[in-house]
Amino acid sequence: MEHITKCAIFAPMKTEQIFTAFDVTAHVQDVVPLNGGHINDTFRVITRETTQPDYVMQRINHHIFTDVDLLMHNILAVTRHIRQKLESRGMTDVDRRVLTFFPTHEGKYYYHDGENYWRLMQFIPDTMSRDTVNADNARSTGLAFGEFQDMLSDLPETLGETIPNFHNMEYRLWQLREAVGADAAGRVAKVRDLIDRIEQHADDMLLAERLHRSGKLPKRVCHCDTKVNNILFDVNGEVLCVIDLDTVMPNYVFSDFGDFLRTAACTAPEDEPDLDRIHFDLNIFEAFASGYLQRARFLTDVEVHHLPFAASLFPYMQAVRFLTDYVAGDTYYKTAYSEHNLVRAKAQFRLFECVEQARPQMNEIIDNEITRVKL
Ligand code: ADP
Ligand code: GN1
Ligand code: MG
Repeated sequence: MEHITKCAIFAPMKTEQIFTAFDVTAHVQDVVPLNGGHINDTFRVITRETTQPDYVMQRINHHIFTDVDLLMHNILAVTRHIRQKLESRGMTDVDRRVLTFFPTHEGKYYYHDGENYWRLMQFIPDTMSRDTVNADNARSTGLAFGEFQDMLSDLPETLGETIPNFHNMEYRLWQLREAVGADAAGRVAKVRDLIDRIEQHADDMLLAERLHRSGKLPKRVCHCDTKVNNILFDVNGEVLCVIDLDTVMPNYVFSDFGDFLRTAACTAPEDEPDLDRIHFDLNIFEAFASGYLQRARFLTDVEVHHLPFAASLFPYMQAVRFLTDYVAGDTYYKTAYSEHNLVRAKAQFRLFECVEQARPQMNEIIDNEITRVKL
C-alpha cells in the first residue's frame, strides 16, 4: 500500500533553524510556503542580504521516499550530469537550467532534524509555474522532456528505484486488489462499479510489462513525474528548467510521455468533479509528440509506435492509484476534502476513456511525425 504522512505545518522559527544546518552564508528574512504537489512540503527562504540568492527548502516525505541517501544520490548524479552537458555546450545561464543543491556543514546533501529530512537548493528567480500548456508551448515542453531523457541516456551512474515498482502497472493493480480485499475504510461497496470498469481494461494496460519481459522494451533514465508544474518557465513563457527530481529512475519512456499528457492535454484539472468538462486535446498531443520525437532520437520503433498506448496508460494508472488510496482510507495523497481521491479517480478514468477513443488519430499523428523527422 502507498503510505504518506499528511502535510504538517512548520513554524517559520523551525524552518529558520533548519536552514542554519546548511553550509550557506545567507541569513533568513522570511520563509514562505510554495504551493506544489501532493507529496513534499516546499518553502522559499527569502534571504536578508540583497547580494545572496533566495533558496528553496523542502521537507522530503520519508514515508514515501524511505531511502533518503539513495534519493539524493540519484538527484545529485542527474543534476551534475546535466550541468556538465550544458556547460560543455557553452550555455551561459546554467544555474537557471538545472537545480543546484547545497550540503550541510557535515557535507551531506540532506539534513535530518531528528524527525524530518530536509534539503536545500537555489531558488531560480523570475520564473513561472503552470498547470496547463497551450498548443504553442506544448512543443517546447516536448523538446524539454525529450532533451532531458537524451542528456541522461549516457549517465555513467546506475540509479536506484526511489520508489520500487513506481510505474509498474501490474503492481498498481495488485495494490488496488489488496485494498479492495481489505476494505479498510468500508468504501468498496460505493465504488464497485468503477472497480469493475477498471478491471475490464486491466489486461490491455499490462502491455508494457509484457513487452519488457519479452525483451522488446528497455528501461531508461526517466523523470517519472512529468506534470506540467514540474517545469519552470521563464518570464517569456519559454521552458527553463525541469524540477522535482525525486522520482528520476530507470523506467519505460512511456512514463514521461504519458504522464505529461495526462495533465497537459486534459481540458480540466486532474480532480475535476464535472466529468463533462474532461476532454483530451489532440492538438496538444500532436505538438508535444512533435517536440519529443525531435529530441528523443534514441527511441526504438517499439517505443515510438506505442506512444499512443503510453497516453492511455497514465490516466488509467493514476485512476487506479487514486482509487486505491480512496479505498484504503486516504493514507497516501494529500487531500482537500473527504471524497477528493474518489473525485480524482473518476476524473482520471474519464480522461482514460477519452484518450482511448482518440487512439486512431494518435496513431496517425505518430506515423506522420515518423515520416517528418525521418525516424
Ligand atoms: P512538490 O514535490 O511538492 O511537487 P516541487 O519540487 O515541484 O515540489 O516544488 C513545488 C513548487 O515550488 C514548484 O512547482 C515551483 O513552483 C516551486 N519551485 C521548486 N523549486 C524551485 C526552484 N529551484 N526555483 C524556483 N521555484 C521552485
Ligand atoms: C504525486 O508530488 P507530486 O504531486 O508532483 C505523485 C505522482 C502522481 C501525482 C498525481 C511520489 O506527484 O506519481 O502522478 O502526485 N508522486 C509520488 O498528481 O507518488
Ligand atoms: Mg512538483
